[in-house]
Amino acid sequence: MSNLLKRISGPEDLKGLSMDELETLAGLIREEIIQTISSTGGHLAPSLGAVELTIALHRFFDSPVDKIVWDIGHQAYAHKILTGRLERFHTIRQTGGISGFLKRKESIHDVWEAGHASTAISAALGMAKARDLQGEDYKVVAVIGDGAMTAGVAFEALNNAGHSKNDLMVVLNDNSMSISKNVGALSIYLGQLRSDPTYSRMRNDISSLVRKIPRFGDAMANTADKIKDSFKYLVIPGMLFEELGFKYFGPIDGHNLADLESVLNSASKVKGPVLVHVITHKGKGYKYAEADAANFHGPGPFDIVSGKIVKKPAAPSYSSVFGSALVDLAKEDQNITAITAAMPDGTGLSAFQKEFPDRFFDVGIAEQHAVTFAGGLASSGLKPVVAIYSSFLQRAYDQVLHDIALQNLPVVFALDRAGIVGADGETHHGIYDFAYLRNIPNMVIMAPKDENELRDMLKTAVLHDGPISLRYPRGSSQGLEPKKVEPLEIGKAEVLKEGKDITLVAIGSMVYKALEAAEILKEKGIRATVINARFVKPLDIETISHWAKKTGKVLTIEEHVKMGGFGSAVLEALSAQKISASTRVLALPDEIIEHGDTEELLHMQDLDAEGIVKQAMELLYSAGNKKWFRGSTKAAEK
Ligand SMILES: Cc1ncc(C[n+]2csc(CCOP(=O)(O)OP(=O)(O)O)c2C)c(N)n1
Repeated sequence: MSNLLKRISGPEDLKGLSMDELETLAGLIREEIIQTISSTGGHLAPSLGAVELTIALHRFFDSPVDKIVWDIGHQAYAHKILTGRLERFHTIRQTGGISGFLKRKESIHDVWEAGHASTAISAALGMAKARDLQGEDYKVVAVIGDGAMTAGVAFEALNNAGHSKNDLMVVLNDNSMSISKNVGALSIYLGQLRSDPTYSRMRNDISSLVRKIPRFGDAMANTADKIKDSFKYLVIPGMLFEELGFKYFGPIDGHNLADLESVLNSASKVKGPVLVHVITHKGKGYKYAEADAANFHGPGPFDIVSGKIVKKPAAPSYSSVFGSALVDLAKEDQNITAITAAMPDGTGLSAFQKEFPDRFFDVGIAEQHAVTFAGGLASSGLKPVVAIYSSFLQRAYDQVLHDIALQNLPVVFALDRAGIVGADGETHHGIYDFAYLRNIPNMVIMAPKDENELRDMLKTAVLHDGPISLRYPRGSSQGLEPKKVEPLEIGKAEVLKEGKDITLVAIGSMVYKALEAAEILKEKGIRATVINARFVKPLDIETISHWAKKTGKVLTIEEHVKMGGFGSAVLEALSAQKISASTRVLALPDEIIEHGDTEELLHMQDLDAEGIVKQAMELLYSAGNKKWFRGSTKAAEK
């Protein structure tokens, strides 16, 4: 039996296994996931909860001909293991290794890519439509969590699918958790379905009773079915989904392989859209993850025996600095309110939630609603602070522009996880926010160089009468002694070092790296000016032009894509001022940056001290300053 897992090279190998073997297999998959994730970190609890569901889906359907669309993809480790990636599973989330989410180039069984929530039903409906238009014959299944179901886009898809009548199966993997406890009316409704067995019992009782009556039994059973139809409006589980045009199956135990198989069998015979409601236990099979699914949603490396998550001694995270700074400000200003879209812990807002429960709002995975809701609060005199990861705010571009900026409403946007985020990869890198915020009128854009500046910027933000944003990276802050919190002058940069040969203008996470680079340049006899820009908008063009004229060379540095970012803003401003200087923008290229170790990824893009030095030297060389290169021109030949 111990080789059972190794014998599975693809979903077809599941078909001949007995129920006992499948149960053993579920245990082996769990062991593999726990072992691996304890050393790599990753989405442990979501994947442990979906093991039997994954086995059942792959045994019943014929992937990749039948298409299984996983929402987000963070619960799909068993899917990876069962679709030929067992050997590479230990490389998950590491530089050059397999992704923590699904990737079409990684496997023919990954038919859809995500990372952001709630897209599965829309994508699956598109596939079902394409299948029907092309006259093909296969099944399409979307697997979506109860957390992901709270997003507007999931409702839009249900609305469209229920009306369209194409064959489509939605499996609702309900564990009552988002990352934290799921919130909202839908979550309460699902809770009632989970806990109320009345209808299923009654349905079975009525049918079996009347069928037992000789001669008239069948006819009466049909009448009873009709009675059930009208009665169901009062008691039928899943009525919400039925009214939206789906046939509802469930709720059923998502860890019982036989029940899963039987419900998939029944549901797949029904024409049109069906919804199978499956109840699972997040973290199933690992006691610490079952007991604390929120902390084990996506832990770093942990000790399997004690369940302790390995924490390197490090300075407080930017998220927690933000969270406690906001609590301090909220003590002085009762208009300050805080909003999260299903990430109270990740954004550092749980401290605020504890201290000011009435002024804290978790709106579910609903970034668009979060922003417009903040607009409503702001229009009525409150001061909302919306804390959302940079990559998730991409969803709410129109809300930021249309609902907040056009009305010049005082909403603070706190963008966490800005820059390269590492192991979560391309869906989660927060590298587009300067670009998508810069073109929005009235928007002020800031990025602190360290946690003290973050505190100052947050104070600046809550005092500002209009839309304003600050972005800060994932992970630890600089570990500085806190200093007195002071608001900053909006649009004013800070000159950290003066030198005559080149100007390094850096923003946010790149400021200390620019300072380090300036020290290395000094050893080569090159004197650099280092400017901490602080603001992308309004840009301190006065300070930047002054140093551009003085040094004749400007290197801008940011942890963001080149197009439309901070460097673009500097180039536009220098050009508008007709200042001719040799310029270079050091930023991320117009390419997909995959997952990996953050420092390694930044190094590959020259976004560290060594890379900044290299880029500065190249700029000096191409600007004709050859004196520093005698004897060693190699690095500068580009
Ligand atoms: C648009 C968006 N917002 C936030 C997140 C962060 N996030 C990842 S998983 C998750 C919870 C999902 O809950 P659910 O769909 O119930 O799946 P579970 O993890 O419980 O299996 C959240 C909020 C995201 N991936 N996408």
